[in-house]
Amino acid sequence: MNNTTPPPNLLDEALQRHLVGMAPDAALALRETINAIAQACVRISDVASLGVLADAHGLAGERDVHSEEPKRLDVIADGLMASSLSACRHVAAWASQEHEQPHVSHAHGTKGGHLVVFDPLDGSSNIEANISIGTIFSVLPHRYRGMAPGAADFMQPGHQQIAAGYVLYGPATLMVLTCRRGVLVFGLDWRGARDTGAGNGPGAAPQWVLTYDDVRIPEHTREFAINASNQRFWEKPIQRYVAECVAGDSGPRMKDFNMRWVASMVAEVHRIMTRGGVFLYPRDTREPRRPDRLRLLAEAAPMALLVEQAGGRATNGTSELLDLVPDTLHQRVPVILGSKDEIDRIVGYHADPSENVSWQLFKTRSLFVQPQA
Ligand code: FDP
Repeated sequence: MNNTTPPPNLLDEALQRHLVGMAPDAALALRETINAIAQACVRISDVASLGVLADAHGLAGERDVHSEEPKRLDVIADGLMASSLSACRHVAAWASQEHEQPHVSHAHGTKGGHLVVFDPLDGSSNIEANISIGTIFSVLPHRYRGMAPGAADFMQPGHQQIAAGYVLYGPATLMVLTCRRGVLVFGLDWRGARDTGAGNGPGAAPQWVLTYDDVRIPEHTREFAINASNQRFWEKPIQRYVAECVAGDSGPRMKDFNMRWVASMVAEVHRIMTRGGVFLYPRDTREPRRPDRLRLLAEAAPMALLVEQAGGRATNGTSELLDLVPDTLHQRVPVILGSKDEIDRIVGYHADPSENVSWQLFKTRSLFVQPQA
């Protein structure tokens, strides 16, 4: 190949094939938005892989919208996503987990047809430990073209998502994507590439190469993931489910289970995509003012769409995650997702009238403190 021929964009070629049959304008817009996200994630992957060498470890030194101190890599990833999305003509606005309000695109705010929500760096407690981390993203329609979107425009249930995905920065960097036509996996191929688009070298850009085009989550599993240190704060249906798994062969399930907890949702979901399993971050009463941990728009909804598109199920225990309409940009929800048979069982436990789902909320650590007799 001579120097004047631009290299092929393998991601875009795969998306063109994948989106055949979609209205051409809609398909082109979606391809360009996904390419913008993917390009940002190449740069995040580059910085994450260098870690301390790129001065990307440690705290950023300022408090974020959740009054938590973000890591340097959270801030770097957030900036890289923002700069890539601002250049995409189809993105009217984006909402990052790191910012209180959405950001309207200066150039494309009234014209773009997409809203993007993202968690720039999921699993950030794992950064310095060199354990897998990721970026989660969701593409929603901007329904009122001609007007600059505000926070209210993002208050859409997960089943409205046009596309969703995550990029996992692990031993390999992978993008797992759904455009509501099943789930695709792309591997990031750096071989021969030195230029990440940041002008740091002469080589060709790395390529996203399609490695799987129809991910299916096995319906049966013997593996679950939960932060068991919170056990005493869980509601009864979760207590029952986990106790039965732990009882194994000698309990009502009559089979042994295995437990995992990486503390990176992207890594847990990817394991489930690969071999099945259940991921639970249920409601708990540790901090009564904040009974739920994961964010609906930036984490739960995109993961739910991916899991459902791969044949799994995603719920908060009583409702499908994709049916929940957010009240606020940073609303948190219980998340229970994975292999369908197990999620059906957990939903059944929540529906069981003998399991009072809210019993713990009325105990002493709650907002709803019962008056003393
Ligand atoms: P993190 O805050 O480190 O970004 O998004 C929240 C999340 O990670 C998930 O990725 C992860 O599953 C969970 O929090 C870990 O929670 P614990 O600290 O309770 O283990």
